[in-house]
Amino acid sequence: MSLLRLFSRPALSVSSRATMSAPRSALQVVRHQSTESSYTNILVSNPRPGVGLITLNRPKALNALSSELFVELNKALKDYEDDKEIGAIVLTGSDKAFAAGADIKEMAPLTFSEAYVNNFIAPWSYITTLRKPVIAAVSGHALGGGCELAMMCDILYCTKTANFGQPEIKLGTIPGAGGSQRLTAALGKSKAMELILTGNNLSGEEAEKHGLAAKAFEGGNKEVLEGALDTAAKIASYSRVAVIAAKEVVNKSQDLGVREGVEYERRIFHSLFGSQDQKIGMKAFAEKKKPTWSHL
Ligand code: DAK
Repeated sequence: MSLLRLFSRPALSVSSRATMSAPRSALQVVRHQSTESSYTNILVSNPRPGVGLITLNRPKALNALSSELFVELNKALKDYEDDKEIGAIVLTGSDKAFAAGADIKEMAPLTFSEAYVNNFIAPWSYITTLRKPVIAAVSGHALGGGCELAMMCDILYCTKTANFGQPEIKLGTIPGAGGSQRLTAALGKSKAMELILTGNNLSGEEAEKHGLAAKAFEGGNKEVLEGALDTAAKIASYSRVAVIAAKEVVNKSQDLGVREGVEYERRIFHSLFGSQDQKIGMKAFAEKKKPTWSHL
């Protein structure tokens, strides 16, 4: 299938989404979904109330990120973004690989004209435009584009043995989806430069130590996924208005200086006095009750 056709492919349905019933083990849900999903490269499910789970599912290629996978991933992300029942999204892979990078076999024969005219991998950054928080749960390899995809998420959780890296230098190229920028922002110039110029890897344990990951878990994908789902469920239990505003102001800190960022935060803070949920939240506190959010 040509890249051009992939980008114009009709939307796939997410009709297989599990219902939002009592919490279940994430792995149970993933198994349940695998028989029903109309996607071929990902699995989608709702393992916790308010939480959308997307599992990259190309096990034979270590979840290499093909164009077709990205069409499906972006469709699933958009469906969760549009779904009023969903408050947070978790993106994960398998024990062995979150994603071993862009699909090298798909990329290898590309000419400049094909890449340029068809806007090869342009859809990669769609995930960064979402307003709902996305948590990456990384186990195994997160290399090249896999590392970049994980870093595009709002919170990164990993296993202690996860394997992060930007090995593009070994392929005669460089990171192409923000790796040089986001890795440098997370690790500092010297460490990021060392990793990108040598193609060396960083363990999950080191990723946590250097601030690339918020938390590194003992165990495998099951454990890191449970941690990510717990956090996602907690976020989804809050006012959507406040969550979106909080994500927006934190992200602004990446683009603005401290003074402008603080002013920006204050404007958004002021505007939240216009939301119903600010009234609901503060009234509930004063009355020692649990707030029931309107999400308005
Ligand atoms: N692409 C395609 N297939 C891959 C793959 C990849 N990135 N990684 C692994 N596979 C396939 C292998 O070819 C193998 O397939 P078969 O031979 O069985 O058919 C299967 O997955 C299992 O892999 P291995 O046999 O190699 O498994 P090992 O456990 O021995 O090794 C490994 C695991 C992760 C160390 C190794 O597979 C590996 O080094 N993989 C490549 C890692 C890599 O170099 N990743 C960076 C790719 S470059 C852009 C945005 C982003 C990018 C580019 C442009 N724009 C917006 C323009 C991103 C570029 C990249 O990510």
